[in-house]
Amino acid sequence: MSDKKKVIFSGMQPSGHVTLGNYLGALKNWTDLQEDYNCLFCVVDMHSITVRQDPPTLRRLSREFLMQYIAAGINPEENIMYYQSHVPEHAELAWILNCFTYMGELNRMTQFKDKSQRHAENINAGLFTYPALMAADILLYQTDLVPVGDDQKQHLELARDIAIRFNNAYSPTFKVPEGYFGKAGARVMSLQEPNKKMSKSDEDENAFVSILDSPDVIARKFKRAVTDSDNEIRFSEDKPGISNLLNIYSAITGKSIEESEKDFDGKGYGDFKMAVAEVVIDELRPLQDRYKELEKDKAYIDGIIKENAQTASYLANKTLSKVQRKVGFPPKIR
Ligand code: ATP
Ligand code: LTN
Repeated sequence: MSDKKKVIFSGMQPSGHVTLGNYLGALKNWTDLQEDYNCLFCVVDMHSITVRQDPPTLRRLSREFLMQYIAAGINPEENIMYYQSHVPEHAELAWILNCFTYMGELNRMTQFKDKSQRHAENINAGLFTYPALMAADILLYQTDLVPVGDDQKQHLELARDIAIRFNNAYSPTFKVPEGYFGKAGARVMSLQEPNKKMSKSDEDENAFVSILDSPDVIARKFKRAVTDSDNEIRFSEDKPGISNLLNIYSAITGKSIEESEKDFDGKGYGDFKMAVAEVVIDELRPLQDRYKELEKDKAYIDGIIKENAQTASYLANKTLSKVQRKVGFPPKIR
């Protein structure tokens, strides 16, 4: 890692398949930013268990996530990619930050409210203190920039508040991070309920496109996407389904929304949906080809898992040991 470059940290929960929302809101921006920053891209498996997971599935998905990061174009030689659970410093700092986070702050988090509704049978303390662990992820590495989708703004704001609070209570310890939100694609909506964000843990498989879905499946999901009945391809708040498809098209092609609307002047919804499906399929094809190659190379992936966790742990310790000293933990005797 070069000392001169600024630091990026971001992560995804391996709690389903990487969706087009995750890709356009986060992963694609990671690949665009990687050259100019020292980057850490984490598979946040500890965050995933705030909701019940099937253990073998979690293990499999975690590995698939790392492979999808690489397939999407993230260079594992230049960036640090690892599992959160392999770097215990995350949990250690999270405990300390829990003691600098107020119940009132956690109570306001919309993700907590959403997930408590969706998992009413299991509203556990981890789900509630989730943002303190996320703050630990970010603050451990003196992160400058956090590229995430719009839905994470509130969590990021809290991480900043916790950093400022800690710095004021002791002395400057944490870098106060900034968010990075792409212009298009920061909020991809469900294809079935376009007023809801596309989520990888949605029960309805037609609501999301997974980046490893085959071309046929992608085409079918777009064909079934919920729209409206007036047959006008226009971006507007009262047309959430069509606006979402325009947003996806614009995020992939790099065209503005106005240019995208023009591309479909006089066309019907059927043609429009197929055109959006086509740009998505073309965008994902090289990623899917690389993924198939990576699947064959177990030793290579194992090497990345091992080495990157060691590097992350080394870096994390620099911050963690300062924090432990400042809060008054006795020094270790070696
Ligand atoms: P879950 O359904 O398990 O809560 P999720 O699909 O919301 O998961 P996360 O792992 O929580 O995904 O998020 C990974 C990254 O993808 C984050 O940066 C998040 O902001 C971004 N992201 C998630 N959903 C979307 C979306 N619909 N549009 C744009 N970005 C998104
Ligand atoms: N909370 C995020 C995932 C996440 C994350 C992070 C993102 C956990 N730790 C640190 C960026 C930085 C989510 O639910 N999308």
